Amino acid sequence: MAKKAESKTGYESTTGNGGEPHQIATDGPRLTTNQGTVISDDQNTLTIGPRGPQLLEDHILREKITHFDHERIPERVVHARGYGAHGYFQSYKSASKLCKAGFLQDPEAKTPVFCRISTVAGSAGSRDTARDVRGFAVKFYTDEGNYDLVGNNIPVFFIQDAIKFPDLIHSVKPAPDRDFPQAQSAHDTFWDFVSLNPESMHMLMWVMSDRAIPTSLRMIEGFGVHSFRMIDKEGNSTFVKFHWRPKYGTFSQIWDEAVMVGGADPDFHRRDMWNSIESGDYPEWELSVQSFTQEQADAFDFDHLDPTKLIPEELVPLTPIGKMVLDRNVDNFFAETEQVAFCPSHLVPGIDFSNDPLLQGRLFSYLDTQLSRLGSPNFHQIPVNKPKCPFANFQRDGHMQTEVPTGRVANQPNSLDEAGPREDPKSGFHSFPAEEAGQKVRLRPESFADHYTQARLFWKSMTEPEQRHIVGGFSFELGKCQETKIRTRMLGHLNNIAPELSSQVADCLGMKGMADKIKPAVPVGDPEPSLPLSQYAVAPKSIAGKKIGLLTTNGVDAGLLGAIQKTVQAEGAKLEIIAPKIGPMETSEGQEVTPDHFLAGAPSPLFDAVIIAPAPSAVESLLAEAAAIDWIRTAFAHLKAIGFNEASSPLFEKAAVKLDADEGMIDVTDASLTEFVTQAKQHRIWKREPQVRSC
Ligand code: HDE
Repeated sequence: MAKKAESKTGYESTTGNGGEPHQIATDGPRLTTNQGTVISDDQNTLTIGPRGPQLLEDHILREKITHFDHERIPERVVHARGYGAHGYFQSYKSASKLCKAGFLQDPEAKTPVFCRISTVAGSAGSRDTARDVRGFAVKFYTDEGNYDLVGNNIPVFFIQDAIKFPDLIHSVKPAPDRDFPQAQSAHDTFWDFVSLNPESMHMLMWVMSDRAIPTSLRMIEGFGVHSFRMIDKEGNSTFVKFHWRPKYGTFSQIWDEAVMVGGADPDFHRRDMWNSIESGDYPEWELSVQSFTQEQADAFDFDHLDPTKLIPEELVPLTPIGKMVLDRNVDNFFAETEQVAFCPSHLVPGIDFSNDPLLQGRLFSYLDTQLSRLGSPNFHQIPVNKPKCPFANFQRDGHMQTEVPTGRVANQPNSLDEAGPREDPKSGFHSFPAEEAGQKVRLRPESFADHYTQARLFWKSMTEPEQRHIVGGFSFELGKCQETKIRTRMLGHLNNIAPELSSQVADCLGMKGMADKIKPAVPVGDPEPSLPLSQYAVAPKSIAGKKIGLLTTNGVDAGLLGAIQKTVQAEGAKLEIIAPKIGPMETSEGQEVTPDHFLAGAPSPLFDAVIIAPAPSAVESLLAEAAAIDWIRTAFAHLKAIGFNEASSPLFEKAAVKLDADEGMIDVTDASLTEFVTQAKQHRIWKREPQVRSC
């Protein structure tokens, strides 16, 4: 006999034979099989006698286990780990001078979007903070069909021709014999491949820079990479490059910090994105285009069809056209984020491709990959992929057809289904009638031959700390290569980009004077720096959207806590309280405070700036916690603004961090919270860096 234990709305909780809990429906929904048969017991398999063999006829067990056995689908071959959210896109004003696409006309209209941001190399379970490119894919559900803008957070790519893509990806993925390393480019096969492909040099500069270790997905840029065409109502075409700029600015971690965060919270980026949306702090980006004519393009000293080149903003400035706000988390990760299918070939009238060979190759690859990943040409029927405008044609059948098309006609032209869908030459999609002629050849254009000038442009545009980090990135990655010949080859390429870059990396590797001589195919230019390529030269001086960690204890000074809470909130940042234990604690005035984290689970790398303000009575016990001492040490090493109270000074002493080390160290008890905020707005105390790391 089942014993009643507790009653809830719609359910009765009971214990059955053997004491297992059951939740029995009363007036709520019934648990059923996938065929709708109500299940009486979902806890016990059908057996002969309570301790006897199980029966194959247990259709309830078999249905449940069979479904489970098939719950996984192939993960994306690249960009397997990603995180998505819903939102909307809104134009600032009509873009009709440039583009006739309906979703770019009406500033009052909100076009629903789904955005997925991903790492490239790692598998679906890899950590968020790997050094990697971030995919930045947006599906616009427009009234004229779905438009997918499938970009990255870096404006150029490794290769110039899609035929090299499988080799590039095989080289960065774990080696096929040993299946490691996971989610890392720091290994021989990758550096062997790229060092034999000088066209990768510009992209490598970006990937070894801070861009590849973002602080937050809300703080990355997005780029369409290739040139596209925009077409106006008269049929005129203008080339465009797409740019997404984050509302909060573009910020990054320090490599050592990214490594620690990866261990402390492998889901750091997705958790941050989810929490921001749940708290109403919606991630937001501005969409801009660089638009240019064929005549302008002819005057560039690079080929805009070459995806390893960007167009400096000094040459073609950005025109903002609208904003994207992500304001709704998914209801189900698999159904939406995993099954969303982006294809650069999903276009709407008004937007068209260019002849960028990498883009042309992608147009084939994505549709093909969705067929193998999602298993059916009907993937457009999955809710997240389904257009929100009407769609109708005579395509039929296929695996997992979920629609029920009616009528006897599945062809056109026809005269039998007079109400059926028909072509519309007026509003339908027209490809831009570009003139094309030439021989069939397998030949790279000569205009794609300069592999170093823009890599040098990037290097010259960086601030000093950014340059240091690039040196650190190359040194770390090449240091992980076992083959000396790969390192000397790469030093040769770096020498062509900037001799001082090569010699600094060589110094870090202990390989001075060992660079190979590599002759560039064409002379390398010496461009003027382009400021917007640097993150920190143009970074907003703000802590909005960032996380401030307060390490404190039971008995925390109530006045100080209140002041910190108020200040942080006024700056649009988020305060997270870390205490030795997670249970509620009391302030000096007896108010209850529940910490957000316990110390061992929340090291300081998780926060953008930190304050250490324990109650005097708790300092003794904190001194015995390595995690508390490390908290201070790592915050200092990661160049953070550090606030402290008087009581914390023994902790700093034990961490060997001087309270007057630099202007980033602020006593927050003497009304210097404003100073703390000013320092935190620098993002890092850059001048501290040479004292704490050499490479
Ligand atoms: Fe992709 N890429 N890619 N890629 N890519 C895929 O499609 C491919 C490239 C990008 O969140 C795959 O659905 C080729 C550049 C993003 O679901 C696949 C080439 C850029 C995503 C594929 C490239 C991208 C993908 C794997 C060289 C930036 C994730 C799963 C010609 C402009 C989309 C999938 C998401 C995903 C092929 C190069 C961006 C295999 C052949 C350049 C953001 O089809």
